[in-house]
Amino acid sequence: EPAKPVSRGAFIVVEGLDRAGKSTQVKKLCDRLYAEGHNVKAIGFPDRTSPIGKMISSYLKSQTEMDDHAIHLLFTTNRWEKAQWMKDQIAHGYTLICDRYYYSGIVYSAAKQLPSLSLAWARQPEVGLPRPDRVVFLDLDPEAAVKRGGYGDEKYEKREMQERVRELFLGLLGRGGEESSDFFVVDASVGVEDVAASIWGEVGKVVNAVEGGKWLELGS
Ligand code: Z5A
Ligand code: MG
Repeated sequence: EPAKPVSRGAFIVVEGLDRAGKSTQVKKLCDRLYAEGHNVKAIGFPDRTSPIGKMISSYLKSQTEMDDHAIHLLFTTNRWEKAQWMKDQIAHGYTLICDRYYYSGIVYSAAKQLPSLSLAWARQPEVGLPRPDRVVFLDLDPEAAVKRGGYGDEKYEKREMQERVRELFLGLLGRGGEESSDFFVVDASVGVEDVAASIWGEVGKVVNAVEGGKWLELGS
């Protein structure tokens, strides 16, 4: 008797501003999925471990300067260098929970407001990367984010930048946004457990649907 084909895993992205609680919630979501018997792996961008990731990290810490277009393409390349691995994991039945993805890539670069770096320009090199089944957007206004201990000293951790990033994120997920149907918005201003419960209410359903073979194709 032939072995039952493995159904693919789900691809879930967690997005949001600085301090919104992405890393906290990615960990909790992975733990919950694992406890409930799912095959799950966490991943995040920027992945600072690769040679390109190290260049990005150095830029974010202001240890090296780089042209804005060049750093944008490095962030993108940092995703492309993981793309085949991600597809393989998903095909083998692992659900991937991803801490930031190309949505961050697009909005942080566009928030620099350079005439030669539009949202459309920023989006182009991201086209073709694996498309998530759902993007959880942790919504927190920059004022509340500051109260969580203030920003650190990395490149984009400034109030005005965070305000523009939020506006651009809201544009992506708002009506008319190209990927607006990917998003599930969660109020991230409440306690950690309440945020986790809202996320679970959506992601639990998506993962079960995908593993049940209901959504066969992973888009791009
Ligand atoms: N960037 C880019 O430009 N282009 C790209 O393509 C990508 C990224 C992928 C580094 O990202 C920078 O790279 C980032 C975007 C840009 N620049 N900025 N800004 P990163 O992901 O490596 O670093 P980060 O965004 O600065 O992550 P973060 O500060 O680690 O935020 P977080 O993961 O969302 O939050 P957290 O670590 O889970 O929680 C932050 C604190 O709040 C912590 O003390 C928690 O205990 C607390 N917390 C968490 N949840 C709660 C609740 N619910 N209530 C109260 N307190 C909470
Ligand atoms: Mg984080």
